[in-house]
Amino acid sequence: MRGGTSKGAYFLAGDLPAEPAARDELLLRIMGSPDARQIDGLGGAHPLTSKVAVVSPSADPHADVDYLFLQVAVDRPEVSDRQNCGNIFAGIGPFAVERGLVAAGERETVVRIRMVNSGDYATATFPTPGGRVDYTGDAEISGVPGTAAPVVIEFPPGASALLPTGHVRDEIDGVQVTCVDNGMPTVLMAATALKVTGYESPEDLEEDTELAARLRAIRLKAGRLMGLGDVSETTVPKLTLLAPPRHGGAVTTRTFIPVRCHTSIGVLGAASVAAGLRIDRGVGADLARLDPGCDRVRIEHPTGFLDIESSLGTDAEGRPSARRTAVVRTARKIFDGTVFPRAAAAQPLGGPR
Ligand code: NQM
Repeated sequence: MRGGTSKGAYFLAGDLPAEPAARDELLLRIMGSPDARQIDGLGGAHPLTSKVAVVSPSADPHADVDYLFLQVAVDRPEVSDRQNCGNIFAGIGPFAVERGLVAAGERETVVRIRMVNSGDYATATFPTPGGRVDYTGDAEISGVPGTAAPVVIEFPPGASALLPTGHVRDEIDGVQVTCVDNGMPTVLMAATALKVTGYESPEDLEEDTELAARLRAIRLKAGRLMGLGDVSETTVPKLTLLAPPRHGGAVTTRTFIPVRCHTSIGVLGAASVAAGLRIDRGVGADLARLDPGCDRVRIEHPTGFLDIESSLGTDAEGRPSARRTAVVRTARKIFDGTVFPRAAAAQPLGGPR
């Protein structure tokens, strides 16, 4: 399914091995990893198209289904459950109806989803005229050609601290950063602090080896400050370079996930950016143009913009905390069938070939 601006393989948990190592080994074979082209599997040779959702009925009284997100690395034999994915989330409700995990409403269906990676909850509302998922509609998702039916996603405040380092700003390698987690641990920085404008194309930014080295060093230190430990092998935190908006939005972004530069922006990544912009004295506060009376934040990215509703409050200790986050995405069923995984390797993956 396409979920927002990403694409992934959606599975019923019962169709995969329950044991994580066996499941991950199978998923590598299904997606065609490790291989930069993923030529022998379903993966699309980019982190945004090498994603997996595992869905099951939920035993949690607050949820209808459980959604486990797995990032399958493209050119390394790795599957990670360390991050969540709001784009792939957009397909979970429709998938749950298609697979009979949730009964469809006559006009629309609301599915309560527990995000297993974080333990947080969210709801997805989408049209089901006559009790069937209708993927057609007029919602646009910039970064994807055409239009589709809206999937309205509401994220109540999650369990993690909005400012995981405990500070509004930290300085890492001489660069002012604001580390924020409103669903996706993200390090915000002014693009100019890294000697780029923030308006470059993802390709140009990816070719800048000096920038890559600085970002890697900052990310490793930020990971420790954010309580994530050694993040050298994980996909979080993400890094977002900020610049003033150019197209009437609140801010321009270039997001590293964490090595490749996102062609747009992740949903939870955008939720973290939007919340970060509202934090007084944060690195985004000087750059962003926010409408103080309005929850909607338009985040510009390399292929358009993402509108997200975000409001903050304060917690019992007076620290900023997320109050509400909502976004409209779309999803589409592309293919439904049986996948034939590559045969298991005689040698362990990553070993001599
Ligand atoms: O932040 C890419 C994507 C994502 C994540 C990434 C996402 C999110 O666009 O919620 O959707 O940051 O790895 O699929």
